[in-house]
Amino acid sequence: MASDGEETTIWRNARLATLASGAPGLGVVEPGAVVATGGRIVYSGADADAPSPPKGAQIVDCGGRWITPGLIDCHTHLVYAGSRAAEFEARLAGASYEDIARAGGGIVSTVRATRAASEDALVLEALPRLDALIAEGVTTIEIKSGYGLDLATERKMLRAARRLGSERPVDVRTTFLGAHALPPERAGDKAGYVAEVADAMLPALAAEGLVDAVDGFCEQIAFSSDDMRRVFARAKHLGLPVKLHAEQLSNCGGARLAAEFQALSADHLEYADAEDAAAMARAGVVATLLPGAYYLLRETKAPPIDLFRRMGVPMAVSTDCNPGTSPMTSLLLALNMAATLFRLTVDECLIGVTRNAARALGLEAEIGSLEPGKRADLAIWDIERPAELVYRLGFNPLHARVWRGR
Ligand code: DI6
Ligand code: FE
Repeated sequence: MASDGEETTIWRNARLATLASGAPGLGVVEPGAVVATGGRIVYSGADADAPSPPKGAQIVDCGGRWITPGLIDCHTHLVYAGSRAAEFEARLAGASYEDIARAGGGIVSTVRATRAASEDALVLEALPRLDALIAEGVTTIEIKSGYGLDLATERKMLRAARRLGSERPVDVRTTFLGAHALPPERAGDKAGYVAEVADAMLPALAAEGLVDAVDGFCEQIAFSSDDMRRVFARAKHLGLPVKLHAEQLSNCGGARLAAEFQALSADHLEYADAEDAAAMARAGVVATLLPGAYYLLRETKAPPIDLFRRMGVPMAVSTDCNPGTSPMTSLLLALNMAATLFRLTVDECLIGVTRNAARALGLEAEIGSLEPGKRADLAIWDIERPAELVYRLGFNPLHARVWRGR
């Protein structure tokens, strides 16, 4: 089975949640085994039917523990400098978002700190956040730019994100979010800034190989769907997939724009309606749910989960880790919030951080399930049933994590 120089490992005596797309529910197999050679899964199924391991293969007895695919955090703003704890405190004391923005706080304060930080400093500040996610079994993470809002700083953020992937055993996907906010020096010139994002920043960063996908903040307080159309048209021209922060605070036509451009995902979606859900279903756009931001902003309008279910829109769940609206570095906590606040089922939660999160990154052929041919990214859990991953708050039952077979 193994060719020369390719390590084989077999994990046996396990309970598998394979998350295979054809299987019902979580695709449970017990007792199950997973065999990996050269970092790829070559067998996943009943323990009794596992191929006999080649000489020298490593055999791991899982003692009846559960194995899921490595978790995927498909929407984060992990790289940034500074802290917004004082802003949080001011909001608790009654300050509004507008008060804070007028006092030079909000996104702009993170932009200021990020511009002032070196690439090394950005890496160092992001590492503890990344380590917290890795400790919970995350094996792939998406990281956005968007706190630079000028070419040099957006580049620095994306380079820092790429470097995180060489500092730690984790796959990093980078997303260019130049259309996150209007930089202060461009006040009154939104059209000019959008043109710069689409015609200068995006092509330059793409040419440097720093962009895996293109995102924007489509919102009344940020960019319109027409602004985003301009950016998406350039992304399409460059052959890059798109995704969008859509209908988080109001309905602005973002989900429909995402569908029109066959986006990988539309994210947040609290204010999405039936027409949006139908368009997303037709175009195969994943709905990425971000309960951390909903929670921190004390929103009361939840995304239309029933519509997504009924129309067959695939749902993903992510931390949205960012300093302003979701300072969260626990994907397991995001699962509990998705269940408690949005009423997702346990199966929907777990599909949302594996198979559907892979799809939200365009990586469904590579990761997100325990199936032959996929990367051997596994999370091994000390739990009695998968619901424990969703049920508990602030507890991490990860026993071991395997990234690319190791
Ligand atoms: N959606 C959000 O909630 C934030 N960005 C976004 O696109 C806020 C980011 C911040 O306040 O730093
Ligand atoms: Fe976000």
